[in-house]
Amino acid sequence: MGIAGALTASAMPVRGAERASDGALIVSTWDFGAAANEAAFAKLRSGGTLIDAVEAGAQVPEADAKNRSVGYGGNPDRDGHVTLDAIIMHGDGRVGAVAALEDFVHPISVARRVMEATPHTMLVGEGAHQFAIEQGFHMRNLLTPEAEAAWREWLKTAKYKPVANIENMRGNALDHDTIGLLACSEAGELAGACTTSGMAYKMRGRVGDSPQAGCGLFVEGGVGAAAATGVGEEVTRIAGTARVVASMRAGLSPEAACREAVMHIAKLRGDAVRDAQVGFLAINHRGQAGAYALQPGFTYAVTDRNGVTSVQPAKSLRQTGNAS
Ligand code: SD4
Repeated sequence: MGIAGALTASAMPVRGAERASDGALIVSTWDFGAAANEAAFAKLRSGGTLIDAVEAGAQVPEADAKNRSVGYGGNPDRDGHVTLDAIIMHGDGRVGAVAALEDFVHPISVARRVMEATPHTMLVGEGAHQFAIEQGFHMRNLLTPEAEAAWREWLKTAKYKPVANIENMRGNALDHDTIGLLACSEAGELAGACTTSGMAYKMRGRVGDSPQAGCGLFVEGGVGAAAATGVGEEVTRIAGTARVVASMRAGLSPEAACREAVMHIAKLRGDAVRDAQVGFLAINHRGQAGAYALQPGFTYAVTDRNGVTSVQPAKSLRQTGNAS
């Protein structure tokens, strides 16, 4: 589908009203994406490749202990283990991912190494851990005292109820930030990265949408790229980002493509997603960006070709949050 799809998509007009983000260079999920975009932008300006840039961007929240999170400081699973999922992908089909990885601050860099140094696209758990050690990554305890205290508090009730838009509420015990970061060069080259500690207090062994190509992230040269955030099970069910990119390939604008995927989840799941948040972010090969979410409150950061970053609210299916 790649080349034929790309040619078709290039020849088609991109429909739909875009936000004022045309010409975007880097986009990422949530308010905290702004700092990641800036790191990615700096990497590009210093001569880095697009893959270097999305990796550098993803590393920012990974290393941020206050970000409960992605990487270091992340909320653990219900047994107290911080387990990380990450993926990196280029529009030419290169992709690497890790899932349920413990003890390393930068799963995105281990994912990149999977892409570059193995014949595989994903390593998980113990095998991913062993690979990271062999590749020279240093182990570190990722469970900070703050995250441990919050987990012990949670154990008192042990109620698993993901909270919508928790990503933008710093310091909340149920915070489960995921960053999805997409970049489109002036020549239309595309790459993306997605990294997360997943849903706070998930079951041991649970892997969400984020590290799965076509779920948490998908990038297709000549068409576009998409990232997802929110309740991963709802995204995985519909291969969410593969769907968003397919819609862009068929001619929809990034925002319309994200909206279509959200509508599909709402139709498919009905009441089951009444309280859930899912957000999609997309960029096409012309650098037009857009987003759409189930609930209000999803934001995304856009950095233009001059390095100017702004945070924008995504439109949503529901106008007032049903989520608690
Ligand atoms: C997951 N989609 O593991 C991720 C969580 C997330 O912001 O996006 N949090 O289900």
